This record gives sequence, C-alpha cells and structure tokens, in this order.
Amino acid sequence: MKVLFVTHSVDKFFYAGVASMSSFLKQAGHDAALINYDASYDDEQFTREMIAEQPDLIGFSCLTYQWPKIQQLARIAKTHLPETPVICGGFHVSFSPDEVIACPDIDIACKGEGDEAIVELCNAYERGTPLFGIPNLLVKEYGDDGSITIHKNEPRRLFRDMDDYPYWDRVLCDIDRHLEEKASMTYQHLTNCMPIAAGRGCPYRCAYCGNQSLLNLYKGRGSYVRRRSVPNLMREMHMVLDRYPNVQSFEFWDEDFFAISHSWLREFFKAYKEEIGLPYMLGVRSDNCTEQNLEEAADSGCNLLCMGVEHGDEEFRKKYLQRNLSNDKMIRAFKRARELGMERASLNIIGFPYETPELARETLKLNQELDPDYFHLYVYQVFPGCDLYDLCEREGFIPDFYYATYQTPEGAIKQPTMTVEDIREVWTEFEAFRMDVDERRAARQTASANRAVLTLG
Ligand code: B12
Repeated sequence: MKVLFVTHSVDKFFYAGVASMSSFLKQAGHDAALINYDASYDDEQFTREMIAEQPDLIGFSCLTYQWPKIQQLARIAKTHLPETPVICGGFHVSFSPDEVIACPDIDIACKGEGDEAIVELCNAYERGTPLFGIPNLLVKEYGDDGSITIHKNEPRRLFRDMDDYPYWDRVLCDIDRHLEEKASMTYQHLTNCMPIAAGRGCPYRCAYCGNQSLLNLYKGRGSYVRRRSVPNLMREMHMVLDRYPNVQSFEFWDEDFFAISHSWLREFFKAYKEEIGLPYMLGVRSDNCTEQNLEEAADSGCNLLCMGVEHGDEEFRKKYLQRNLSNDKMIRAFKRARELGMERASLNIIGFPYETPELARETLKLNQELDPDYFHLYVYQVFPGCDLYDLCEREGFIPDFYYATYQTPEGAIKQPTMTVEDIREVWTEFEAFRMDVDERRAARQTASANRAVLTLG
C-alpha cells in the first residue's frame, strides 16, 4: 500500500507525526509519500501532484487551525480520486473526532497516535480483512442502500518501549530544505538545526494545553509520557550526522526536557557532551531548572532554553491555567541560565478567559524583569479537549470561527473582560517590548563578536 500524507502549513514544515508514521509503514513493507501544501501551492498544483502519486490511501494530518483547509483538500481528493480512501488524523482529530468523521469526504478518522493504527489499516486493505475493529480508528461502513454506519474504536494501550519505535523518516519530509529555509530563521545561534525528540508527552496538566487532553485520552491505557534510552537517542543522532553532515545544531521537540529521572538526565548530558558536542536547544519548565540541570545542560552544549511563562500573574496562572509555579522560580531560572551563557526564550499568551488588559500587562511586567533573549507572544485560542475549552464553552466564550493561527487576535475568544480591541491594544505594547528585546540581543551579539575578534587579534 502506498500512503500519500498531506499536511498544510503557511511555512515549509517538518511534521514529526507524519515522519514517525512513515517509518512505521516502511518498516511494515508499505510505502509513503508527502505533499506539504505550503504557501507556494495552489489547488491545481496540489491536484496534479496528488494524482501523479497514485496513492492507495490519502492521509491528512490536521491541527485545529488547519481544519478549514484540510476539508477543502479532502473535497479535492474525493473529486479527483473518488475510489481512494481518505483518512484524517492529528491533534484536532484526536479531540474532535465526531466533527471530523462527519465530513463527507473523510472515510476514516484517527483518534490519538497513528503509528500502529495506519499500519494495521494498510495490512487490512492489502489482505482484504475487515477494517472496522482497529483501535484508535473511527471507520465509515457504506451500505449498499446508501446507509453509513460509523464504527468507533477506543485508543489502544501504549505499552511499547520507545526504543522499539523506528526513527523519524526525515527523507520523506525533505529535511534538507527544512534545514536550509526554516531552522536558522528564529534563533540565530542555532544554524542548520535538526529537530529531534527524546520521547513523547509531558506530565503536567496546564489547563490550556493539548497535553492535558492527551493525558486524559490515554488515562488507564499505559504511560503517555515516554522517553527513549540515552544510547538509543545517541544512535539516532549519529545516524542523522552521518546522513546530514551539514547539521550544526539540534532542536529538541520535547515539552519539558528536564521532567525525567535524574539518572536519565545525567547519562544524557555526559553522552551528548562526549559524543555529539554541537549546540542545542531545549524546552523546559522553569521550576525544573535546578542548579545541576542548568549547569550540566550548559556544559554539554545547550545554548538556548525555551521556557513557558504564559502569564505574569501568579494567582491567575495557578487558578485558571493550572500552572503552579512561582514568579521567583522563573526569575531565578532566567537569571542563572544567562550567567551560564545560555540564551533564554520566553513564551507568552494573552487573551485567556477572565483576563483583563491590566492582568495581561502583568505578563509584560514579568518579562521586563526576566529580560529574555527572545520573546514570543500568542493569542489564546481554544483547543477541544482541555479544561479551558470546557470553561469557555460553559461561559459562551467560544467564537464562531476559532481556527485562526494564534499569531493574530482573529481567533480570540469572545468575552467581556478582554475584547478583541483590547487584545490588539495590548499586543501593540508587547510588540514594542519585543523590538526592544531584539535590539538588546543584537547589541549583545555584536559585543560578543567584537570580543572574539579582539581575543583572536
Ligand atoms: C513539537 C511541537 C511543535 C513543533 C513542530 C511540530 C511538528 N510540526 O511536528 C513546533 C515547535 C515547530 C510547533 C509549532 C506549532 N505548534 Co506545536 N506542538 C509540538 C508538541 C509539543 C509535540 C508534537 C509532537 O511532535 N508530537 C509527537 C508526534 C509523533 O505526534 P503528533 O504530531 O501528534 O502525531 C501523531 C498523532 O497526532 C497522529 N497523527 C498526526 N497526523 C496524522 C495523520 C494521519 C493520516 C493519521 C492516521 C494520524 C495522524 O499520529 C501521529 C503519530 O503517532 C505538541 C504537544 C503534543 N504533546 O502533541 C504541540 C502542539 C501540537 N502544537 C500546537 C500548536 C498550536 C502549534 C502552532 C500552531 C503554534 C504557533 N503558535 O505557531 C505551530 C504550528 C506549526 C505546524 N504547522 O505544525 C498545539 C496544537 C493544538 C491543536 N489543537 O491544534 C499543541 C498540541 C500544543 C498545545 N498548545 O496544546 N509545535
């Protein structure tokens, strides 16, 4: 079976989920291809390429903001290749499976991880065995009388050791182009930067984050938070460096890299320093930034820490976001990371339910104290499956169209304490701060380059 994956994004993007499923499929003797419908595409080009691929199954991957376009692309697929089954998976599908399977152009929806489900589906097509009992899948059965029955299966148990997972299929995702075009754009010190992940999942239950939904989905079905062994991870890095010698840095896509046992971290930092030694980036929670973690990370080559601040008011953060960590801890982590020579990126959101412009300005104030090297700002947007979604639904805050891209106020919730106009106003103030941050960083980088020249001279 040949599966044609289709992703949609404004930028050229590498999709971990698709890269993972492609490896599982190839390991099982199937084939995979990918079209990433980015800004350079139009529907005609998509149609041409899709037909040329001659797929046996078309698989759309979908985050919430991508759902409107994915429906259009599924329509195109069914119009031009009516006999080819269409499956849709991804974060949006996991938490709105009924909405997705109701789409007339989608035959199968995948709730949760697709790696094993898509292999079992392809095996079933190939062998002519029934499709309807495969865990994780919602499958339409079309009756001769025009009736449609939807078979809904529960997610499977997560019992496999992550060391048994094949490594991401980077060839499928045209990683060379990703390296050239994308990876060096955001963080200047991470050029030719290769994405990698040490595992999956995050143990925290922040009320706005999709992780909470995943923890709920897999409750009682094995551990959703998983990590590979250090030797297994090192093996992947060596393979990547052999295959892509132009890689100059790594970007870990794990949510809180420090949320793992002490022994795993100690083993990792030591092995990374001895065997790899390239600069790298981690996403971490500031309350896990112990002195030892920070020192060892810096010593092993980490030169950037991304930390979620999300909101500046401690009480608000705890009460509504279920993020129980103090401003003091954040301030200490940001300060110590800089002393150790690491840059720090701060991630922030405005427009939460019950937030006011004054409360949002607390986020700005905290950031002024943190003095980050990079400042990222998003507008809060509801994701089905999280506690804050349910709260917004109860309060009638969900806008008619919530599929915007998080970078603009357009997808903001409708609430009296903070209107879209308020968000625009606060956004402008944050934007001025972001420009300050960029200027200060540029000045620091020039000073450090000058120091390097002086030392050489
Ligand atoms: C790493 C990460 C990123 C990376 C890139 C991810 C990527 N493109 O692969 C970066 C940092 C670049 C990123 C960017 C963004 N991200 Co992000 N990201 C994550 C994170 C932390 C892990 C994702 C991951 O790698 N998971 C592991 C892989 C293996 O799982 P997966 O991608 O979900 O795929 C599996 C299943 O979903 C399913 N599946 C997926 N597609 C398909 C297709 C078919 C046919 C089938 C059968 C199954 C299937 O099977 C896959 C394999 O098991 C998640 C949180 C989380 N725990 O998921 C947020 C998350 C996915 N991101 C999110 C968001 C919102 C974004 C941004 C829009 C943020 C922004 N403001 O710009 C952008 C969008 C970029 C884009 N176009 O992809 C949200 C999505 C919520 C939602 N409901 O849509 C999440 C859940 C975080 C959150 N805020 O709650 N992200």
